[in-house]
Amino acid sequence: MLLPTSSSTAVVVVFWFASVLICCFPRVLHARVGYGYSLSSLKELPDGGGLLGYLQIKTSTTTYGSDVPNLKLFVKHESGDRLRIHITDADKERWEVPYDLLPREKVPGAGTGREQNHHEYTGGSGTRLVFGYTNDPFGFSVRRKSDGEVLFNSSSSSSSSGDLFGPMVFKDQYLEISTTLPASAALYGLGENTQPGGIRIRPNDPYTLYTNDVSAIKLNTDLYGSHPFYMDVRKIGGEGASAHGVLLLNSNGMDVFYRGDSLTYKIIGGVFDFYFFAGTTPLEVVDQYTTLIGRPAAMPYWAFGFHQCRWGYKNLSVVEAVVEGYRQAKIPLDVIWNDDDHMIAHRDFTLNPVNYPRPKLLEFLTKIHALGMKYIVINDPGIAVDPNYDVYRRAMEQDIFIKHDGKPYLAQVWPGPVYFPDFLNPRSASWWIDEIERFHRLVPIDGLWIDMNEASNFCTGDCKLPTTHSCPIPGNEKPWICCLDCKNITNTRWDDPPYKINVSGIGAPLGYKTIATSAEHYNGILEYNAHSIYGLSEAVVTHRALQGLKGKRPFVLTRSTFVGSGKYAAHWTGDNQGDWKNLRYSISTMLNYGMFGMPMVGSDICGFYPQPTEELCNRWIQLGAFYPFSRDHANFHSPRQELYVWNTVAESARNALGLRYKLLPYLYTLNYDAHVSGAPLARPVFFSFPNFTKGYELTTQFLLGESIMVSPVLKKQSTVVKVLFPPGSWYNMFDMTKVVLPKDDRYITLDAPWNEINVHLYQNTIIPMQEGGLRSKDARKTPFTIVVAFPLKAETAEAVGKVFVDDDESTEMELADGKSTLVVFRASLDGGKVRVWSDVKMGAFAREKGFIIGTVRVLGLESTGISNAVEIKIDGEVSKDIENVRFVSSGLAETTKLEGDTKKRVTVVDVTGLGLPLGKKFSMTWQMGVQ
Ligand code: MIG
Repeated sequence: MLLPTSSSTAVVVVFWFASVLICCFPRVLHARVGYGYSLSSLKELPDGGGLLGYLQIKTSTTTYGSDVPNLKLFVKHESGDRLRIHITDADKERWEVPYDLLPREKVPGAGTGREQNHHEYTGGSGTRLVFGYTNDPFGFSVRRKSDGEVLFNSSSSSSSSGDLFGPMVFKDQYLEISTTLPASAALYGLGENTQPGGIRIRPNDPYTLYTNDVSAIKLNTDLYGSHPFYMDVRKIGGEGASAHGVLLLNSNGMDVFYRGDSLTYKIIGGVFDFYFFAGTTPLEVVDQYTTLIGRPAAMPYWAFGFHQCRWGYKNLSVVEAVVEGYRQAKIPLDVIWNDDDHMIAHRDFTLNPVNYPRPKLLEFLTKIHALGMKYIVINDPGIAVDPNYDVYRRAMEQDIFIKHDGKPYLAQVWPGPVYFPDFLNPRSASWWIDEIERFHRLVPIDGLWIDMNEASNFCTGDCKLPTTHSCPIPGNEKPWICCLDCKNITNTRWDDPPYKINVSGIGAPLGYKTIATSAEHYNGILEYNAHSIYGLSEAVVTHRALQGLKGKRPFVLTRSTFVGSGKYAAHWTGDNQGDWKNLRYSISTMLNYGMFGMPMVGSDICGFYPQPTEELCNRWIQLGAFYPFSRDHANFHSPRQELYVWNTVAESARNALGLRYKLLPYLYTLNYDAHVSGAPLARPVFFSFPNFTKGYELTTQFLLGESIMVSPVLKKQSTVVKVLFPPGSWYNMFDMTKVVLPKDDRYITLDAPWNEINVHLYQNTIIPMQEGGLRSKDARKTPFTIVVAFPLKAETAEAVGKVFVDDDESTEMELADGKSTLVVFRASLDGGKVRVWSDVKMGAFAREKGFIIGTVRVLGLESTGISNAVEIKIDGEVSKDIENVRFVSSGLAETTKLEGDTKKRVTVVDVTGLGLPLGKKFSMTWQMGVQ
């Protein structure tokens, strides 16, 4: 939300022009940054230890500094699916993402082995990727064994219009490497970035990766997080589509250029540490990726409830009124949040005794906790510089602040002058954990929201407390304007490196509104290198603190993220705007975060600022109800936008959140899947339908899990929505008698009345639902409905689905006897004979909890009648307890043309009045017939 002041705008505009010149004529300018390397030796280490080789510079240049003369190459199949290629200085240790922050295999220092000169290395029979290389100039390729597809090829390559790209370059502050790509490859990922063109990466869109407090409103700009990971989906020959993933694990700032036929990384430090993931389905890629970087954090059950937040809840009464407003409007609400309004003078870990008197706050929390509701507050990394502030004093005693010229680095954020804790310093961890514990004793919070951790600074450069005025300026209406005395720092190669990435989308200096890049962390680590891992390092420690605190599953929401952040925290997409475009953009960022291994994600519903219209907020809650992380949040400048403020919005909220709360067991099962396999909750359509190429760009709709399609209205004044459905039967989740049968890969126009969103369930799937409620805790206690979706009027069909249950918030989320239960549901249809059954793993937990299946609902059946009684077996024994079982069918057997020939009404068959224990195997059969 912070825009540059006018004087700095002039400076950045100049930078911007310069960077446009560099970025847009690469084919002319790239040519002689370097001349590449030649391979001087390559050995195969014993016992599958990989390859170790050495490279020598061919001819040096001085552009962007001198070349590193000798490089060390290490190649290893770390698993059958994963190939690592690591290239660094052979003579000197270089900065890499710390191994304790992101645990992974070490690179051997040296080694002896057999000479390798086959130009190909398979690493044995169990591997799926092949490393290939050329000696002079050195270049490498990665090929998938099964289909021979070359996934990456760094050898410089030419086309009629000149060189596609130059050879590999490795200087101290400039690394460059490229790959050729087939034009048909569909690329996804690289972030954090608001992509107006949707999820598929478009040729020539700029990608700069460097964490910044730049609002999500800004397009194609380096935003809060850095994720140098992409997924590549290709149709290979006449075969089906195959996906693979590429991570360049590097925390230094970089520009990435995708030109349709090639991709080039230009990085200002670190090493080349590539990981290739063989795929071949998109889900397998995310599985392989999160095996390396860490599985997404398990989220507590309540986190899937609805969240309400606002910057500007001035006092406790306002907060209480909000909770009451939701209750009266009968809109679900699980979590109420405070931004910094509860603090004293915006200081972390404080509680304002006037606006948030502690006894009253505790009373309020006792009340909402009893209902199962939760309370979360914000926390910023900047610690106010004031010897009378205990948090500051303890931090100074521990000496844990980031330093510049030997003194704590002075910055300014909301509290005024601040220092930033260095979360890479082990002493910081114990200090931070202790502060969180102290605060928790003051206010029993249920989670923490860590903001401003890019890190955001209102000032730039080397700053001092001013001598001529006080800072913060008392009563200042614009506390975000820098009030320190600052000088730009340009005299170090860290603050002013030879190659300039396009910082903040305006070619700003690296230290622009953040920590000066010549500042130092623990052990002399330069901010220049560690800048983009600040948010990750804070999330790790915050997660640990919350875990220790309550012995329960932590909930951390972080703004700044890096590779691996998903293991510790959820993410919201930052400051967005209450307009129709931002409603649309939220989908691509959400889907990208799923691929980044951080699937608990959502945008500020109704927009952070300025004011949304009622119509927009209405459509936004319809979409936002299906964000994995669903939270309404706004800036204090905006008028109030809680969901009960407008009647239409309230009605939409009851509808959409009503469905969400019925789907909580499904969402929670997806949470389990994410935690054990990385599978995103919200997924691009190509995840389930990789051969449906028309879906490759699709960003106006998305899937929840494998088979629920969410198709929001994203346009003003529209009561229809155009939806693209892969072939099959799609059942409307709000009225299951409605089905969509797409034809010919064409968009279908569906009605979307003001208070309705289109959500459809795909055939061949079974999903667990419960009865919903106003709080997840209550919804959790209701009977289950198992919904079986067969293809419409199929002769024979099968369907499958599952549910995972545990105690909703213990630290480990795992399948373990007595702690959790996994039930797989299956169904078959054959000549009118319907069979539905379950397989139960670790059933004891669900039995003890008393979870009950009350209804089995079957969609897609041809006739309405039943010719004989339903037979039910529990644990193999015929159940006699079926007096209450009713067989109800609704809808029409005859299909009715509603509009065109795509939407039909179908029979819904409910077997209801059941009392099946979820934790016991059941089977039920019946024969459909004419009534
Ligand atoms: O400089 O805490 O993105 O969600 O409300 C603004 C106040 C600081 C930025 C966050 C926003 C939050 C706001 N914060």
